Amino acid sequence: MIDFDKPFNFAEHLFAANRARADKIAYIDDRGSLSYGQLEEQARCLAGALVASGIHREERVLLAMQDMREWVVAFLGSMYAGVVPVAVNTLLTADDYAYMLENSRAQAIFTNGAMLPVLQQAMKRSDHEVRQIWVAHPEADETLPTGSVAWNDWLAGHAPLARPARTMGDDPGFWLYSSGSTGKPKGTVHTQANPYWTAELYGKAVLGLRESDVCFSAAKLFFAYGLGNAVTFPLSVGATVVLMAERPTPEATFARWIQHQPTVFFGAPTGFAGMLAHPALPAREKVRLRMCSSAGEALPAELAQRFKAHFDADIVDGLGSTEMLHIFLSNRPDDIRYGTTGRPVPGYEVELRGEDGRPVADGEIGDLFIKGPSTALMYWNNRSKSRDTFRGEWLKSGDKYSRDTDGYYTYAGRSDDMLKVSGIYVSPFEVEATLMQHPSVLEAAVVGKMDQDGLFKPKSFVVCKPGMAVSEQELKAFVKERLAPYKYPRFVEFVDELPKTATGKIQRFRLREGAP
Ligand code: 3SK
Repeated sequence: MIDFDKPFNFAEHLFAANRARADKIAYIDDRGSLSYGQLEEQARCLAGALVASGIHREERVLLAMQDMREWVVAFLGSMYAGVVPVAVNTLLTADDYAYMLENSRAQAIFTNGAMLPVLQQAMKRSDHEVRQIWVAHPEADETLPTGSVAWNDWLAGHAPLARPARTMGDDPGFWLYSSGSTGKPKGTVHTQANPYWTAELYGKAVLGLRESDVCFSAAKLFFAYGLGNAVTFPLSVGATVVLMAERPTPEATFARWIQHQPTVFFGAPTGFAGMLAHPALPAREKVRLRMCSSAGEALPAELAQRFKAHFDADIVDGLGSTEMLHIFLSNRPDDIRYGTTGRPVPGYEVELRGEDGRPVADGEIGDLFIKGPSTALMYWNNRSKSRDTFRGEWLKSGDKYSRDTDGYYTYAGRSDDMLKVSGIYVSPFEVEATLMQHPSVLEAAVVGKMDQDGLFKPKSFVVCKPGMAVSEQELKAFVKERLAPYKYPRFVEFVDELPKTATGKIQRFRLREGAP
């Protein structure tokens, strides 16, 4: 058992746990592999280089990089030095990154060649000055701009940092950004100890991950889900991880299943549905999956049953959040009730509360609250949203659930207007505001619509200006050009007016019920 009254550094905790398997492969990515020994050596060199570059403990560094070995080296190397990596979504726009640079006041950026142009634009638009950019795998003909250095040139010549920073378990360890229905993304501050707790309580105790496992996550490393799946859980048991930079399309996923034979695959319902419908779905004998995990949106029972019938592997569905860092409500590999999200993960407490704040009876729908050791400290620089979400020992998740008399929980929707699309939060307000920038659009409202697989996708109701018209395709393309691509409305319905309250507020519940 760890004594958290003494210094605790999560990166050192992982390195120490794996010193006896220095030659074992920790990571395989699109370019090659990295052993456990090399991972520790490179991360400690990066920590040494950060210190030599004048980056201090608790200062932030932006980690905007596609999934590759360098991502993990940058993340763990920063934590080793007590520097705080801010891991961000790689699908965002220059404006999003400009905001994140200003909000986090990141002193430096870790990125890769393919992402450099959007980050350069972000730096031009941001008031905050970054001191250095370190670029992994610059594009072949890329001349690096002033202030940026190629990863290998920078690391070469820096000795490994001799000792980890003497951080405490409660020190800021890293940040992730969490989206809300209104306002900008919130910098969610996690401690050095939080990933330890998720790995112990979920990765080991519930999923039962083993040293012999090969883990592959469709969810990228910048998501809390992907970070646990492909860094903190497998490295806590000495497993091997497959990383892939490209989008997790069915083809790309199948190629890794066949080439690297993962034993545990982590996905989201939309991805499982896409794979099952794909003509190149591999036969059961071609893969070595022993278990899959699903999160991000509720997993329809029928989808999981079809997957099990084809691969003879269960999908373990769970619910987590960026604020809790990983899954706190889950089925168990040996106790699965498809169509439910299972029971609380031991070590976490879950309560369903009614509007009066009291626990609701079994069978009734209530707001989900969670208590557990991996809760984030706060949203950076946002006291009002922190107060609303972090309530003493409890955290308000924003989800509605019911519990049956056997103690299994079933998803009943969101408490706010947020949509979850392929496991990623999308604010309807942001999509509506973008639609309304189109010269033909007078008003727009966005809600979730269930597709044929039982999964929610954004649907927009659009009122055109008098005498103006626009096609569905044009509107979809218009949003795709301006926002991260997953946010565009998959369905567009043109209506004469939107249902509104007497005070002019859009009645989204009526649109969700199908009324124009
Ligand atoms: O979407 C989820 O259920 C989830 C799971 C693990 C970590 C983070 C999240 C948001």
